[in-house]
Amino acid sequence: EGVGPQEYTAIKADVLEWSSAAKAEIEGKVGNRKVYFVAATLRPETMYGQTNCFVGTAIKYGVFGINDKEAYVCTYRAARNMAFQGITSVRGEINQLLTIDGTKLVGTKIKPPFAIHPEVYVLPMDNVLATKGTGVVTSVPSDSPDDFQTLTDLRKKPEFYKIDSAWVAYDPVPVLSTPTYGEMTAPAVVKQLKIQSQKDTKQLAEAKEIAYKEGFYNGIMLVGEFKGESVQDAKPKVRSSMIEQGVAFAYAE
Ligand code: A2H
Repeated sequence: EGVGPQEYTAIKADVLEWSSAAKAEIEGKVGNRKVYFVAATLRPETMYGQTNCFVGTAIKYGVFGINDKEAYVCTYRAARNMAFQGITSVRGEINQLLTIDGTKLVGTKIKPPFAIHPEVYVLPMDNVLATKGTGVVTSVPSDSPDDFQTLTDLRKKPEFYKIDSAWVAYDPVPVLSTPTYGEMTAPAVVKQLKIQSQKDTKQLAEAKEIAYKEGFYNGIMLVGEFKGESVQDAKPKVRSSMIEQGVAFAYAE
């Protein structure tokens, strides 16, 4: 990728109810800690529009004790990076409480920060990379072509993906408006490029580029504290606000 380090916003989504498979593995292993799914994003200003969260089904995750009060669900690789970025109570210490397969996390209900929808589900995505971010991807289908296409695939074939159709009930939420694509940038770009499934990775990479540029340079916020402001102005403000409220932190790699 780029030359310098990538600076992400890591957002913390509280676990409200574990899937039954995850519950069986986690029971008794996290002490009194509150557990969060931690997702790395480059678009903190879009977090109002979260409709679900994605994990990779071939990825191994861990639940890591960060301090006495909190544990995070992410890859080992991300937990290790966090341990050297001042996020854990003891620098360099990785306290892995358990290992769990991505498949078992599917169906867990979480509360994503700043989202208009207060409760969303963890769902499977084919193209989650184990080597990027935390391995947990929060889904904003209004503005991310990958998220929109994956949600569309899941809705078309819930049995194939072994999910409950109630977990994909939310439609994309308008978050920002762009002159070219209106208030649903990702769905419009996916349509324009005639993308059919999350397997169309080449076209999705192109769609991601188009949607990202259009949103960043020409987007205007439709919701939240910075409604009416440009995305460029709102982005660092939403990020700071999330960090101040303790629902996000800086994460680099
Ligand atoms: B972004 P970059 Cl609304 N595997 O967040 C695959 N994708 C991952 C990932 C992983 N392990 N970890 C993070 N990501 C996604 C929001 C968003 C994102 C919007 C629009 C575009 C967009 C909501 N999903 O990304 O390769 C995350 O999705 C397009 C750039 O480091 C993260 O930001 O550039 C982005 O990819 C990081 O990708």
